[in-house]
Amino acid sequence: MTTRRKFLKLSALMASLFAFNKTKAIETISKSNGKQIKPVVLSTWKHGLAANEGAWKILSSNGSALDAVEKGVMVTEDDFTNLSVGLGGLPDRDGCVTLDASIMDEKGRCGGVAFLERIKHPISVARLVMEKTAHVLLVGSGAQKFALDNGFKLEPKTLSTEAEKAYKEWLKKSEYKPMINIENHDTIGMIAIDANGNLSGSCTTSGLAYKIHGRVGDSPIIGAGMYVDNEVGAACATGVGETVLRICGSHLVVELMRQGLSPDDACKKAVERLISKNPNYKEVQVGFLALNKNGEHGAYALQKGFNYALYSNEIKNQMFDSKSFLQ
Ligand code: SD4
Repeated sequence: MTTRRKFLKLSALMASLFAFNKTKAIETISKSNGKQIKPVVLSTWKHGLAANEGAWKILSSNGSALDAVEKGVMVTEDDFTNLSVGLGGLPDRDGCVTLDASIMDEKGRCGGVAFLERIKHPISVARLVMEKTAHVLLVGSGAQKFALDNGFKLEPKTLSTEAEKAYKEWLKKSEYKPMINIENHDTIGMIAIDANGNLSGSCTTSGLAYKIHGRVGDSPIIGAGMYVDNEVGAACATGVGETVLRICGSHLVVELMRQGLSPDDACKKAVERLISKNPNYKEVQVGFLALNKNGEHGAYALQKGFNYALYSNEIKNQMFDSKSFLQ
């Protein structure tokens, strides 16, 4: 076969695959009689309530999902008493707070920062990486320099009172055990659909407490901690990042929705995949949130205890308990 004929055959195959995927996305919408529920925002854990309020201000005044997911999680990053997001977070085993964040919009644009120190709003740095650079991910001192070059302020290297207390206690044994579901606050992942039906997502965290200095989790990795495909849906993850990284968790949830699964079923299937790839699954927690193009949402976790906050025109910011694999 000539190279040209091979090329034409491949192009035809790609075109039919694309058409198939589009049909699937449209089928998902038609299950709810083509009526989109919008705007909607959902985010992980109880701190999601305050974050959703920030996001809803934007969504309810016809703002973009992108602005909403950035401004929403900034509320959590601003809270110095939060032990798992922002500069008040629990440190790594060397006593340093290192932050991970990512953001993605309806055009498939995305940005992230990882292992970032002394910057208050990693999510906004991630957005700048997306909008102002040719890159997707900046890390460590390079990410910090980029932030400072773009007007961010270097914050003092101090632990919050609570974090310092907890760290000193931890140092007594220096035993590493990822602890999830403690006091119901953890990474914040947020996904939203705006009044125009566009989707975006964000994720920001101080990562696992007492991790090895330099460790990066799933949250800043596009497709792991968060993913958006405006034709299909959006997803985000919380929990032990290593287990989510092994299955590109959020991307998997979105691809399962593309195949026609409901957001709930897509999250459940992703948890089942995660179980099959992580023999230690009983010792860790992971939770997924998903939102499809129709504004329908879903959630599923490995262990019980995962909850999320949802804000829509009908449900004015309420907490919901996720179903889970283990009871
Ligand atoms: C991480 N996924 O760094 C984050 C931590 C987290 O709920 O989500 N905790 O692995």
